[in-house]
Amino acid sequence: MLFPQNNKFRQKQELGKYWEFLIDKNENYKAEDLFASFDAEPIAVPASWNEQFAELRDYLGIAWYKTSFNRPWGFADKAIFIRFGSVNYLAKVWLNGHYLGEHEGGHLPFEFDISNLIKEEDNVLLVQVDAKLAFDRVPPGNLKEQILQDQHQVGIFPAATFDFFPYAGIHRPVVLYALNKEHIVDFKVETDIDNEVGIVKVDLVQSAGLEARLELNHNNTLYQATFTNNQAQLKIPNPQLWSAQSPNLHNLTVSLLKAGKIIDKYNLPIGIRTIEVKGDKLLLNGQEVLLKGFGKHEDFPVIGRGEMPAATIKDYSLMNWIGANSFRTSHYPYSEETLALADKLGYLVIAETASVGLYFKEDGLAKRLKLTKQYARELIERDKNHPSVIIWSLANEARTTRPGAPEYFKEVFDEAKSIDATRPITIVSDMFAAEESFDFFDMVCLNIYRGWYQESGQLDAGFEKFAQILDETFERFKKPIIVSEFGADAIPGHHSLPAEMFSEEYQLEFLEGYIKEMNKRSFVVGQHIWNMCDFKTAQGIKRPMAINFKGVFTRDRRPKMAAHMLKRIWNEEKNDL
Ligand code: GCB
Repeated sequence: MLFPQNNKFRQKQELGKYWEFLIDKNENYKAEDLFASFDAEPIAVPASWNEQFAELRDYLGIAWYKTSFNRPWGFADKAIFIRFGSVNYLAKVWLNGHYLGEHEGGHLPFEFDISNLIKEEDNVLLVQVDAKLAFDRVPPGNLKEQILQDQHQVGIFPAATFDFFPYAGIHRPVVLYALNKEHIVDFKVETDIDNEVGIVKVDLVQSAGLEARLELNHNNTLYQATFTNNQAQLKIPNPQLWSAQSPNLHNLTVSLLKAGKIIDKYNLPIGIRTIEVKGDKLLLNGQEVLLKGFGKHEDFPVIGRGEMPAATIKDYSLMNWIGANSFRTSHYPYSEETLALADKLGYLVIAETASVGLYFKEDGLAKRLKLTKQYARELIERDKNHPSVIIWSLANEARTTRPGAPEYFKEVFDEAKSIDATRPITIVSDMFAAEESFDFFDMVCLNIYRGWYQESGQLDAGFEKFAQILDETFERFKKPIIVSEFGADAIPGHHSLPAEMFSEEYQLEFLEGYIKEMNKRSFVVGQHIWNMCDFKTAQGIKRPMAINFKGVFTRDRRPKMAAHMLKRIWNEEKNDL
């Protein structure tokens, strides 16, 4: 799915910033009634409703959004689409009284063709957002008590199966865009390197069987090819490759031609690079790579999970300051703008689906499997052309030792591989050597908290267990390991000597000890600290102030002691402590 852009043949316009908003606690309203009158208050889009209104902090039900707009100048006689970047959780959409359709699952875009419905003036767009937590949704919520115990989530409110606040609303921009009736629908770029020649392969989807051309500019030379059966390939001698240190991007253009004249064009900055798992190593452009960075969240006061460009830039500038080269989009796909910046700034991204907190009991398993596959497919279709995305993560901490779980994940893995065979695919697990699914996944990602949730207060005992888990898991699978989470809560400003849990000293010593153990093992190819920043979560006895304090930065992005330690060691070449 292509991100809308402006050029001579394409126009876009964002629908924002203040929409009308109506809470529907008793589920009384019908779309047809709401077109006429709407007893509304203003709300900002994009942003979560839970942060904008104190009384709606915990509201996870139905709400309606409405806005009106005129057809933008120049859109007449075009193919016109309305595209939502992310609505959490389930969206139903109407335009001018016509039902357009629905989309289940936050964090991924969806769009509708409105060419035949849009009027010149006074278009009314109505969106119903359903944010309920339910056992057959992904991620699931409101489970029976017994299952909550299995998920280690007993007694938290709201009753999620995961450890972050289930923010709701229209979270990313809503964009109207117009194309010529005959246009480029999508294309997939795959790159390879063969004896110092960069190969750029493009598969095109277009709305008509027109002539199409591919162009790429490299070192002031223009490389060109014509598509045959919607496939084209370029060979670039000695290309400047894309990597985290040198994020070289090249301008690729796909054009559609009718009677020799261009009628559509899409420009995409691409990176030429390879990524592969070989033995116990992860290789980028054939070279070993070590991922240093974080699990993160899209989370900020006031805006919640809404897209905020300044916060995105702030996080990149802090990652640059600290010497990180990588992050995981835990526990859901991040905005498309964030990934475009990763391409440009040079970050290696593990892109994760929203399949978090999965369980394998109760009814609803078939629906959860359908959604898990849908999320994998939609994520790959959205992010396939980003050189920064080097690994797909299809789930976080599923209870995979349950009967049926490995089969479930085999199906999702096969589906993902059939769409993208160029990137390693994994899941993130806390089952270690018992995680049967690692037999077929390309690499191993482990979340480990020994010395925190177990061996609490005993760092040395925790380090010993950590080392043992790494060795046993490697012995079992012989695949490269990324420690995708390790961390300890530190309440900012709380100090203790000797180090005690929740102090900044304990967090620093914990992270330092873990990094020491990882640096002794060359099969550990990634160290992702949990978390880059403190973040909001559900209320419960484990989470004072409803905040997870494992950030090495505070929620408003101030460094804790550990951040300074990481800056020192991550900026030193070999990570020596
Ligand atoms: C985990 C989860 C993450 C939590 C973290 C914690 O294993 O993947 O979502 O926030 O532990 O802090 O407990």
